[in-house]
Amino acid sequence: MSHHNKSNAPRRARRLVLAGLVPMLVLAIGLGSGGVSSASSARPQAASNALAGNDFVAGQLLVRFAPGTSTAAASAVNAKLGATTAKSFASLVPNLQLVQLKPGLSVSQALAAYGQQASVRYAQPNWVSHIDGLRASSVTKTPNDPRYGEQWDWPKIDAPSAWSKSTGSHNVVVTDIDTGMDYNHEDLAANAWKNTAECKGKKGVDDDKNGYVDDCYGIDTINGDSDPIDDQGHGTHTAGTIGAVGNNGVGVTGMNWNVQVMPCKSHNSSGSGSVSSIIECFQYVKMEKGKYGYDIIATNNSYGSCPEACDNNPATKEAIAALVKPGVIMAFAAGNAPRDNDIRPNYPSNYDLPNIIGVAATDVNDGLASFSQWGLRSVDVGAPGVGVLSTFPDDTYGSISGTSMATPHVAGLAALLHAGDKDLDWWAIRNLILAGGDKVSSLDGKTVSGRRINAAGSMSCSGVKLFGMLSPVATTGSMKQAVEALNINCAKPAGDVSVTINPGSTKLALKDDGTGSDVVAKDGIYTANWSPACGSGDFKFKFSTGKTYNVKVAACVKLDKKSGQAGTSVTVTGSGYTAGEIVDVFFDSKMVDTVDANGQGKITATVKVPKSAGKGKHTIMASGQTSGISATATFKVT
Ligand SMILES: [Ca+2]
Ligand SMILES: [Ca+2]
Ligand SMILES: [Ca+2]
Ligand SMILES: [Ca+2]
Repeated sequence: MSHHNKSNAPRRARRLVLAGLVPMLVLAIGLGSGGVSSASSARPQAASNALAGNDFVAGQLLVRFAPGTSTAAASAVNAKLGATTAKSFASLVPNLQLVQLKPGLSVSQALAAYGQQASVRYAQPNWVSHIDGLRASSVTKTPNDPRYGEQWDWPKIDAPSAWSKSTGSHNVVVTDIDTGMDYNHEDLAANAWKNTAECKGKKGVDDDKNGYVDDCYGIDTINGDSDPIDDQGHGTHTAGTIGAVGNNGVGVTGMNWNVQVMPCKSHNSSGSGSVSSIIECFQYVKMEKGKYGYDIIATNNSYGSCPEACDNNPATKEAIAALVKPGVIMAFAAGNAPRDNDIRPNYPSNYDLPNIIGVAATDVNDGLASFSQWGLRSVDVGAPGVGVLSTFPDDTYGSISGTSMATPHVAGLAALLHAGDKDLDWWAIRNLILAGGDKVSSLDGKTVSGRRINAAGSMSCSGVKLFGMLSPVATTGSMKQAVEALNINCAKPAGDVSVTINPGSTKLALKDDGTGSDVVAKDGIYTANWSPACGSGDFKFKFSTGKTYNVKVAACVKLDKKSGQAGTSVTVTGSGYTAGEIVDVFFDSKMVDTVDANGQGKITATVKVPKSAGKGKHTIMASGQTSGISATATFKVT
């Protein structure tokens, strides 16, 4: 058990230092072997590469002189370069000292100058250790659960270090929308949510008058009763990752040693749910949080695509949007059919809403799991999802894999951060989950953050900037739409951004002001509106942060006439949809027709202009259920 925190906790900090040291050590070796001229030409470049993206103390270097260099000789080198010895570490590492540089000499210039001295073994910046570094100080807390040693996920995400600050709170609730939960499990029962009015109430009576009779442990929306016991196993496993009881000498531990997991059974014994079974859970969450005061900070949603949740549909999207205001974070699985969700969206994780965190799965080596879906703009972060040990029904335990297993790590982390600091806004928790993770190469270019979650990193995040475009994803349609980007510094918004779109040199200023399509003010998601024309093709988005993204405008709709009277018919033709997909047609916000795209992704629909439509401009929109792409045309009622 303890070898986990010994080997893992300090690793991140060590890697940081090594990343800075390696190029210079190579140079020092070149120098020592006499290759001065070739080494010196490479040196300044290598030094500046090593400095990129890391913080160091201005005006200082750590210099280690070669063995046998006398104190006087070292001082002479310092004097020649206008530097002085600020501190000697000779009793720890021979010939190592901190030098104070002369004013005006940059650290990279000084690295180059010291590197040319024959008596210098190495010189390196005096790297700043962030609060991150607390992880390196090995302040950790590990639980006594007998199978904790088999849980690779917790040391991987530096949970023991986070647990030294908070192990969760029994007042915090996470709703697990899944196949139910074995709330009698030896390692879950103490953390199972209890609706006391019903647990202590009268059998057969809706004691708290919330519309559900005897909903002591939660509800079952797929079978239509108030018993969310798990008849499948999946939900008991995700629940254990969120909150198997920690440090109780039994079984495993969850991200939260103390928490309340509220199961909402939306999926049946074969793992299938419906839009309505899911939405009913969302409604229950909103009611129990808003009306009954349970502190539900997050939901776990380890499902997606048909038949579990099906494709793009307005009901699911609006139901999730309804949980923005109550401040409920929704962790959604990115899916287990390895593909790019930016190109072929996975719903619900792809809905463009600020309370959704889309989660990919990583393995013990921080590789992207072979089954995991990804998406530079549509999947936010990675979390352990291969061979995850957790609880199974009837007091058993087991290891399984899936983005379903990754997602509860994120929902659980939201609860742990909330327990650790009740003053954090929900969006600040979202931002900390994203910015506090560890950069891993397998997620670079495949997720918004490029990071695998790190519990301690989120808890002590300091000075981490993160930028990522969120929408449009790879392909979109011709209509007025939001251009959105996340721009944060740990929990906080990092300031306005702009984007230049080519061809056309369109410049947009993205604002985080909560107006128009910007859903939440000052949450770190910045938004502007963009209206690409029909069939306008490929665009390059270059942001003021320096990042570039490609957007293809594929879908387009046209009308056989641009104006007419209420009650008349309009023929809508569209193209650019996915072959064979179902396309919903709307007149303003009213769905008026549903058609199938043909093998070329083209549609034809006849829309009857509602008799109630007032004079003036209206919007006709066709929205693909599989592609998620919408395109619009304007119709004027005369
Ligand atoms: Ca009730
Ligand atoms: Ca009752
Ligand atoms: Ca336990
Ligand atoms: Ca915003």
